[in-house]
Amino acid sequence: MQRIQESELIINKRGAVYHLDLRPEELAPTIITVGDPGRVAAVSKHFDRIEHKCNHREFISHTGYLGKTRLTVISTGIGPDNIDIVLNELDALVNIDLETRTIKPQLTQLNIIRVGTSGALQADIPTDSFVVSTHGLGIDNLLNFYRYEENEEEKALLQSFVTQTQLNHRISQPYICGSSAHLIKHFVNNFHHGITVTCPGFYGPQGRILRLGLSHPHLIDRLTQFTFGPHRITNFEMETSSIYGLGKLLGHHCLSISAIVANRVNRQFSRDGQAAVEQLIKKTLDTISTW
Ligand code: R1P
Ligand code: URA
Repeated sequence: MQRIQESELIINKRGAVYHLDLRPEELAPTIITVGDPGRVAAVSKHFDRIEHKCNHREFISHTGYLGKTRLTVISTGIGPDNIDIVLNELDALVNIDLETRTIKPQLTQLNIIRVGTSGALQADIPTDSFVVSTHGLGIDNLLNFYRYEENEEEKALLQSFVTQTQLNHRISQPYICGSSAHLIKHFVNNFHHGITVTCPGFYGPQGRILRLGLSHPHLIDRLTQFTFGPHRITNFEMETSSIYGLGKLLGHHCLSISAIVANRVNRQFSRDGQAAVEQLIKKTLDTISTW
């Protein structure tokens, strides 16, 4: 069995993976990821018991119990580059023997659920509502660094996306990945469902103009107008596609749920985004504790 070298998988003196500073026994099989490190405590305050807390860079994690369900909540910070670190290190904790540095013969599958915020791209998806991402459509490029191939229907959807949005190849070679059927079936009532576009930034890459001109000024209109059969784009943010893509390649169950804090069509911003996020956290934990 091939040994993974010290330079490729960094393990610290505590025997923990480098960026997350977590050891295998400190991680639960169901994981909630949040962008904001401050949101970790907002989730774990609902736990019945917290057994481990860790804090390294933007990666804060709390592991504990909600009833009989063992859960970890971890912050990823903002963006797909951090998702590359978080997904690879979470997977290493369960699928690589950190002592022998070899891949374990049996795959362990994690449930990974993002509870984040997002901007809506449809007029009928109001601020403070919730969106479950049926697919992540990435214009963030992360998955292009891995061997990954969409199925025929996904390839057709992407081709149509490039044609309809007129997305220049210098901006991105888009990719798409579906959510976990195993998880999404629990999140149906009171959630909008649709394709989420993941962007590599908040301003230019999401069509926001402050002082700089945009290379693709019609991006928002084109995303809003995109259709492919029954599919439409509901929202955009900065992590979903890379979680879905890497999660699928690594064999995990992934779902992304967002509180809509901005509506980019109606040009509205939530009056109390914090309250919407708190409500989404409660709904998500209620669902997890009863599935
Ligand atoms: C941008 O403000 C951040 O908010 C969204 C985006 O994906 C990005 O990370 O999610 P979080 O609120 O979970 O961070
Ligand atoms: N997060 C984003 O990435 N975009 C928004 O518009 C709101 C939250």
